[in-house]
Amino acid sequence: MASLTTDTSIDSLMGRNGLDQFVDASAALLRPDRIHWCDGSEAEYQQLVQEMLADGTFIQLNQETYPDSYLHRSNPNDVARTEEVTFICTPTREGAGVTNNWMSLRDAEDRVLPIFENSMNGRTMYVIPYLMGTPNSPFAIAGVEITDSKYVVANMRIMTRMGTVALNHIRQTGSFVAGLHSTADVNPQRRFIMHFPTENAVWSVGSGYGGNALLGKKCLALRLGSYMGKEHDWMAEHMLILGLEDPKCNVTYMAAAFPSACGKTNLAMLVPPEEFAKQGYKVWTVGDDIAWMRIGADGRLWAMNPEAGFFGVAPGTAVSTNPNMIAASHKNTIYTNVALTPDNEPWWEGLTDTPPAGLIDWQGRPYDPANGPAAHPNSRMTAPAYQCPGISSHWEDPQGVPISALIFGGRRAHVMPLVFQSLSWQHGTLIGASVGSETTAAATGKVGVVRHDPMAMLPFCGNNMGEYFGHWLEMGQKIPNPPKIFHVNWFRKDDNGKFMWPGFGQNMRVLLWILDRVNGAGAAVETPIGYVPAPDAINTDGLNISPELMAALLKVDLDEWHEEVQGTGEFLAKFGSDLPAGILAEYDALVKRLG
Ligand code: GTP
Ligand code: SPV
Ligand code: MN
Repeated sequence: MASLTTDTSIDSLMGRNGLDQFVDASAALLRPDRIHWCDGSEAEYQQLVQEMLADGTFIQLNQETYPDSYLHRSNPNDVARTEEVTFICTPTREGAGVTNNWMSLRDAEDRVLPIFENSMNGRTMYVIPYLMGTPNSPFAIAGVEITDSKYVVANMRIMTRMGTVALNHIRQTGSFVAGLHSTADVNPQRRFIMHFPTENAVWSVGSGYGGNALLGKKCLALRLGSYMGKEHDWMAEHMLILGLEDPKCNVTYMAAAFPSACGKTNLAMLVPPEEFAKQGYKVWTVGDDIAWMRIGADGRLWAMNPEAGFFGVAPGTAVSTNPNMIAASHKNTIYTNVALTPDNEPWWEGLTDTPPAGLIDWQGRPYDPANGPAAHPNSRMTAPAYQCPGISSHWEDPQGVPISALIFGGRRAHVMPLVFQSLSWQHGTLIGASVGSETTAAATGKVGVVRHDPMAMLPFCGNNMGEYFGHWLEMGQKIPNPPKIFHVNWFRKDDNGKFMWPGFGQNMRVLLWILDRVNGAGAAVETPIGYVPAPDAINTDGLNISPELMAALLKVDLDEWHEEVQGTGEFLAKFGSDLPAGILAEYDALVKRLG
């Protein structure tokens, strides 16, 4: 152990001495039997698939209906992100702020490196060079993930631009984010997801699942990304990106931040209901989870999707809710923790109305409702983005697409109207900072509890969140032509606990009001919380929604809002002196408007 913590090997493990030294130092720590440098080729992928079929990591799905698609069952203790063991290791505790777990670099070495030690005995160590962003983009960032998981390699090949293209980029630029990942013994007690924003490095151990293990996604693109963005005038956000095309073929781009499992993939892939499709409206998908945004030469905010695939929530996905995701995931797709039908097809709650007979649940047992759902609530599919029928022709543009609207949202049974617009960028920043949402199965812990999740970034902010708010305010001053800011809520419930709004494709009607507002039209009422659609401003033709129901969906109940802002105030107070004056001023103004 002593030799591992010498300054030189820590430097190398952080990637400070270049790629070859990073790989050597990793091998010295992990002691694998073999090292494999991933080239990202089809042949390499097929080889890995064969190995995973042989060792049971992959189960082959029906190759007629789901060609080149596989099912993976993860360890039942490893099915979601684990926020309680996710750390931001800035030089000082203040750097991580009050919303993040913090550990010093010294403690990280002492507590976490020993878990990595010798953990790849008997295994192959894979070296995955990858790019976040398209290879021809000036904004692409390279990473190298060391892993012992073939499943991770296979997912990274779908989610990123992996292999030779990335290696060439690294050899040319000399720079990369160093990511050390080992599943070790998949022990929740020995699981740590460590981020070193000042070092451009990530260490993840003890988990093979999703955002814990695919280091390009939440670790690099969001946690390190938000830190880099603050230093260099850009923004890394937990946002989908879509293009809304009108009958005149003008495309308006919007980006939306909803917390995990609150509807980003679904909104990004929206298929307009028949009556709007007939008129010529279309929605194009640019990204479904992450947006990197910069100020363009034209003074607008431009957003790009750094990913190459979708790691989408399975439950609730159906032809009736998200036909584009269903179509995108019928081939070359990895399913994780879904159920299996006797025809070797994947199944999950919501795919069809009733579970097929003879179903095997996500843990490989004959399905028995007494054991809970057939598919894990956070079961997922990993599918290449280009397979999405609605993928935008601009999704790989090196500069991204120009954004006209930013949308925040959450899963709120009460209080939050269907949609409202902020009075200004600064007010919009307060709205983002105040986002609350019911927790979901995307992270371990209790589900359905409302918690504050500013900008849907609570689990993904690599900065002191107070400084991150400050960065939002500063960006607003710097963008000559900033997007307008909105808040939506698809999840308001009536007294019987039923969703009041049909959601999914019908969310098109809300996007059209947002589009109108962006274009200086769209009837609105100014309320204390912002602009709310006028009673008939949202088109409900063909929907079974009475004017009373619409009024209830749009209602701003002052009693509920007094309680809401009190909760917001208590939350913001936690930031103490980290809270920017602009947020405080907006909060005070909101309280005053509410009377
Ligand atoms: P992450 O990948 O975890 O970041 O999730 P996400 O924000 O992309 O959420 P996703 O679109 O996968 O939706 C999560 C769950 O919410 C799924 O079960 C969806 O079926 C459901 N959902 C999405 N949109 C709507 C909607 O408009 N109304 C209702 N009622 N449910 C929705
Ligand atoms: C999320 O939880 O927001 C996800 C899934 O997108 S994961 O990749 O596991 O973070
Ligand atoms: Mn997400």
